[in-house]
Amino acid sequence: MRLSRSLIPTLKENPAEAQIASHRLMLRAGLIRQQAAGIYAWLPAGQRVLRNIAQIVREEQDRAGAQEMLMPTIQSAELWRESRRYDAYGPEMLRIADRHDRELLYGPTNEEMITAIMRENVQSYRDLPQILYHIQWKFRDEMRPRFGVLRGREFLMKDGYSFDFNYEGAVTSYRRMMLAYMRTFRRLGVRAIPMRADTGPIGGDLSHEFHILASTGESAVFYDAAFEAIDLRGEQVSYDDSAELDAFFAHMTTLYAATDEKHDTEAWKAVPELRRREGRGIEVGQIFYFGSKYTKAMGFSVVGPDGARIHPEMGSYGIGVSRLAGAIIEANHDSAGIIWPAAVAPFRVAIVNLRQGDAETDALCELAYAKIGDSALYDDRHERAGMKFADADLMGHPWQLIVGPRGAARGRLELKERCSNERLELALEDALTKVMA
Ligand code: 5CA
Repeated sequence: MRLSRSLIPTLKENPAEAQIASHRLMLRAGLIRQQAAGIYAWLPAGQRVLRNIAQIVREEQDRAGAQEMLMPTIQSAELWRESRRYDAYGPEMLRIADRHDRELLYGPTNEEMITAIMRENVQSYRDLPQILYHIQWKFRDEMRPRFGVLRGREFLMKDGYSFDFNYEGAVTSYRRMMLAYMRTFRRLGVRAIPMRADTGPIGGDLSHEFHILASTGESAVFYDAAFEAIDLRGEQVSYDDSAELDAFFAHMTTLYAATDEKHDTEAWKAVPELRRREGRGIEVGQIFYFGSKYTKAMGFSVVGPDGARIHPEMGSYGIGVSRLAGAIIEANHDSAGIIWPAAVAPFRVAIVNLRQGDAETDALCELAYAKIGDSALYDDRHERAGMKFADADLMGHPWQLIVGPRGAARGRLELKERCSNERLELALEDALTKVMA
């Protein structure tokens, strides 16, 4: 993209309404603009981040055997009366009436809808297990939307749902999703710890929240320091080997880690004092096992192996895709701006032209831009070098290719790595090899 022709409106000043770093930086780097309380437009660079996050989430879900689908944002109130959650959900639910006065709502989650779809289309235990997911906008009329996309009212979520015909199967689905989540967060460049958690309005009796540690997090968390050292990610574990999966799950859940709602002061005393850590976390995902809560309430049963009907066992699995954009920045920034992990960066590299209009400088920049293509943001504005440097740091591209007249005359440029601040003078070909590695 050529910056001179892009809608990437960077801001020099800190916006007054933003209280925390990620909100400030998302506004200043031109990623988002607020349209109403807790409702944001994602500008072109922001949309690239969201798309990159969603794509990693999608690849890891697919790899775990989950099937992608797409359910609507608007749901009927009738569906939610079946599970008795229509009244129970309270003022967080955005209720809408259509022109015929039919009651609709903007979906805050999709347990009811997916259960109704399965009820109409699955009759036998032989059709199970299945895990289905979609990546879709949700609406929750939060009392206090704040911190930008971290607590919005409209937000993008990956929500998945598993259906098994017995308890053992449901537990395996839950463990598979935990593994998929650890792999997803690792690829996104963040460390997330699974914590025992309350189930809230989703219900059920087993749940884990995944937290990124950050001092600005909304939840108080208690965890064993061993989590900071061990390899959480299970790269070697196979989804189809139940012994490996069980060992992975045991590894993830024997060390103490809990949010304040589930904090257990006895169990906490059993953790050696030097390893007790209290901090704050940003919840980027949550998984639930709730058995036949919805399948019973909504009358979904299948014919079991012995001919008797059984209510399938369910779990649900959420990842806050739009929240992750903010959470990743919370965990990766400095005083100059964002430091994007390469996998989610809107652009892999900025090409910084220090003397727009100088023939040799322009030519070298154009050549670099042609070679890198869409993953480069070419700063071809007629602006001072100081401003271009500041904007590149603010936007947080992993690499900057800095091209000025003196170097260009010798076919050389400077390559700067954002995270280490390391600079090297190189020929274009060598710089490209490093950037593309
Ligand atoms: N149905 C289940 C799982 S599919 C569910 O809705 N779970 S949840 O309520 O825990 O939401 C899943 C994830 O969405 C959360 O972990 C969080 O990362 C994200 N999320 C929830 N509320 C918001 C919000 N107001 N703004 C941004 N992200 C949110």
